[in-house]
Amino acid sequence: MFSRAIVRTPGRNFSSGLTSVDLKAPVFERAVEQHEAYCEALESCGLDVIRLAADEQHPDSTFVEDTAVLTPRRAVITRPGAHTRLGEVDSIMPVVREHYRELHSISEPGTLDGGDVCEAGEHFFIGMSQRTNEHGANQLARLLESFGYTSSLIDIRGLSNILHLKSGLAYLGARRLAVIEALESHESFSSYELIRLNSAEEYAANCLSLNGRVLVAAGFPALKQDLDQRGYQTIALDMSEFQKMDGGLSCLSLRF
Ligand code: CIR
Repeated sequence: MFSRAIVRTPGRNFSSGLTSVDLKAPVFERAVEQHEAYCEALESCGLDVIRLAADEQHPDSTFVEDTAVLTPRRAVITRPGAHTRLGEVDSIMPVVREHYRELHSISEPGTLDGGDVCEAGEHFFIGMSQRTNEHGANQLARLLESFGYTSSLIDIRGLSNILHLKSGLAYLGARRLAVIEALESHESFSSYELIRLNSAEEYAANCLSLNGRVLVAAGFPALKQDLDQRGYQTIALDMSEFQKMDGGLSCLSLRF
């Protein structure tokens, strides 16, 4: 169960952030509205939402997920792989420290984005990506082991269609994973029940299971229908402005 989430309102320079997708520039006002609806959805799932003010120094800072890995036992402050995002951790650290007695961190030469870390109960999948290097992934694996968790590394460096592991993977509880085609035959997922995304709906793989409900991106009917039929209570949210900046539902919060 999650009881809290940390979020950060998009800044006015949100459209100056990093993106690899060829969509139009996001509209700031619309992003703020979508962010507000996202916060309300978190609250409707029973989470207290800790809202941080916009950080105009860092246009990608609304994607707070990349700055920390928060587990039920301990917290790890990351070292984001994009140099324009490295400074984002400075303002997250004191917020996380208010809620955890012990803070760990990823250190140089390691880089790690929280978007590459998928918690599946006591096990964690750690993606090695354009943002998370081998040092960072191994450092996190060792830290998780010292907290009593297991982990496996998933190399996604050869996949051009996803930025982070969680762009193509979500854990839905009860050993179920939502997964894109390029990841579905990975041996680490062989003992899980897979909910496969069709190729037109890959963006929707980044869904968010929270206290018995699942937040899904609006406009991806096949996944929504699949989840509804399996008995999940889904909440569809318009994510258009975040999608333009390579962001999804999980990126917008740190849940714990
Ligand atoms: C970036 O490229 O870093 C941001 N524009 C998007 C980050 C998305 N974060 C995530 O998937 N966890």
